[in-house]
Amino acid sequence: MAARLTRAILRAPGRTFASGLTVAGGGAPDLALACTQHDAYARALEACGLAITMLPADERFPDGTFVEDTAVLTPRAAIVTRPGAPSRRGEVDSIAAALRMARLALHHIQAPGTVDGGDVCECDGSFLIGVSARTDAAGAQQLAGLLRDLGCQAMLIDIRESPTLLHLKTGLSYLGDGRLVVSGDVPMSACLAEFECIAVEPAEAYAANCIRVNDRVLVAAGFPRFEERLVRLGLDPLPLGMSEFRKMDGGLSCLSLRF
Ligand code: CIR
Repeated sequence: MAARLTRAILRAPGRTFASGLTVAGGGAPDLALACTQHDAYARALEACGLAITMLPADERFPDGTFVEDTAVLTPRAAIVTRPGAPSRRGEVDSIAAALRMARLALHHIQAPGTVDGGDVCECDGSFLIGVSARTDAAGAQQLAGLLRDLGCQAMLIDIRESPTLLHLKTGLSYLGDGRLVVSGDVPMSACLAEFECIAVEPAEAYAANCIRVNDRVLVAAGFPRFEERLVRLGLDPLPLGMSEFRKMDGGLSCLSLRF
């Protein structure tokens, strides 16, 4: 049984948001709508019982609103990452300061390894780590070692042959109770065998990035079949507009660090 989440760190999108990295090809995001969607996301986390720390936008880092990529949290400590995209490396400094303020013990991924938090899926104290274009093998091994030292299990999944997945969690999420949501883009891996895998159909693949937050599951709006599936599983989906973050290759999990 997972401990209840009580806090989240977010960062508002800045004026330079549209200059961030993207391959989605969905066109330029509308900053005003992105801010409205971000605000609704923060309110949804509050409705789930979380206290929000909202960091100010930092115009030097267009992708800085995707805070998930900058740290991996365990019940005992936080591991500050070294993001794979050079343009994102400086994002970690203010996140480390916020995590320190939250009194979490900090560890750091050391160069030359790289890790993006989007490649790391926590499943009740065990961690699945994607080796991707952003998280290299050295970074993944380093992270796995740090997690094992902290008493957690860690398993690696190579997604480098899955070009539609920016990160592991682009196509995979943990719902609790031994259940994973998995899109067809995630390669079959022995470490998924111990989970009940809930398949997301190809037309709704974006919905595979969802987040269980205490009694609710935050889901991207516009994927009715996936929402129905969650309801049939006895879960309580909370749909949120994500159109502007999707244009920048982001999903629901990317927008917060939850602990
Ligand atoms: C990037 O390419 O780094 C950002 N535009 C999107 C990051 C999304 N983060 C995530 O999935 N964890």
